[in-house]
Amino acid sequence: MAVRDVRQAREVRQPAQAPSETQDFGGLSREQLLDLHYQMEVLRLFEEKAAEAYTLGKIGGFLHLYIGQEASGVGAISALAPSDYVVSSYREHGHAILKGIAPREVMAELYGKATGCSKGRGGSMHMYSAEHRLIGGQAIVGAQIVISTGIGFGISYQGLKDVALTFFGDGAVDEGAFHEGLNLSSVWKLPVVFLCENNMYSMGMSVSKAWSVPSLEPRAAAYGVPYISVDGMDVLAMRAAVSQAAERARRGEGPTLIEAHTYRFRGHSMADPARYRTRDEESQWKANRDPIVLFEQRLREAELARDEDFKANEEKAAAVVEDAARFADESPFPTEDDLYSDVLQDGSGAIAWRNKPSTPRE
Ligand SMILES: Cc1ncc(C[n+]2csc(CCOP(=O)(O)OP(=O)(O)O)c2C)c(N)n1
Ligand SMILES: [Mg+2]
Repeated sequence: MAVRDVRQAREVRQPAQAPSETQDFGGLSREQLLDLHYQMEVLRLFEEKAAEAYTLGKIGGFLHLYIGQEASGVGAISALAPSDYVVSSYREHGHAILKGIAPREVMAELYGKATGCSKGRGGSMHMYSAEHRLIGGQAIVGAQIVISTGIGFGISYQGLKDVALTFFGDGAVDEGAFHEGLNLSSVWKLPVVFLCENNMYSMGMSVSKAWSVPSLEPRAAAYGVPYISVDGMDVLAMRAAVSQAAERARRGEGPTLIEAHTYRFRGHSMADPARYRTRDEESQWKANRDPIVLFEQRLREAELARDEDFKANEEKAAAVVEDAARFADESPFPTEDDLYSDVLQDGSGAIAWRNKPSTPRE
């Protein structure tokens, strides 16, 4: 039997090689297509606004932007029902908005304000809303993979038809959690969609240096999980891939692993000067593979939309983002009294340490 040495193909993938798998418009109407464009604009402008607020000192701690990866989030979440679950990483602001949390509440959370979706106590990496079925915002790389496996178990145990979709990066697949989550959900045929956003870097570590094989396909095969490789810069291809995986999950056939090839246009976080990649590589991606520009080109060529339509979407999105920033600016910070609320479920006296006087410093 001929064994193919997958290592032979270990070269760094160039932007031009990224495949586009969807040739049609997925049966969507012009309005639905323009709505996908609008959603990507909201995410892009929201993150640009957040970066500005961070520079002005309005946002503290870390801030990981999703700029460049919008097609992945918009395409994926547009394929889900509102009752489906999403579990994400610290790069989740856009996912929170796409799950229906108001941009105002997401921005206020970034500012640490009491009106934020996690009451200002989670911040950038810990967006959460049980109501909208966004189960984080997880700062621990790979944690979302096993959390979504647990949610999948809950869904399956209760005989429900929901799906849990989890977003994680190329760095997370080298964690034990990835292997545990994939294996167990395959054994129990859990309704989980594993979506790896391969943006080619895990902080400063390039996939070409970190992975012994250049694709996740063999890792999926190791656990008997179907694998889909998709152009993460193509919003419709993303939607099609996640639809296929979610339908399989809903039929009770188990999980799918999707590898979305994408690129983050900014550094890992606001503090990253990105010395591990060339300016030339960055500018090639920005010039040739911007997911919003690519989608506009496609709609324009098919004569489904014109520049005025895109402009109108951009203006509408800009107004939503401005409103979110104003709301965050004007909202109050949590008070000291809030410090112990929601810490433990039973707060009726169980928190003995609350009133314990702190040891004075020498
Ligand atoms: C278990 C764990 N190890 C290390 C870190 C530090 N860390 C934070 S983000 C990150 C990189 C993850 O990269 P990737 O999974 O590719 O996601 P991306 O940032 O590219 O979206 C690392 C190593 C962490 N948060 N958790
Ligand atoms: Mg990455």
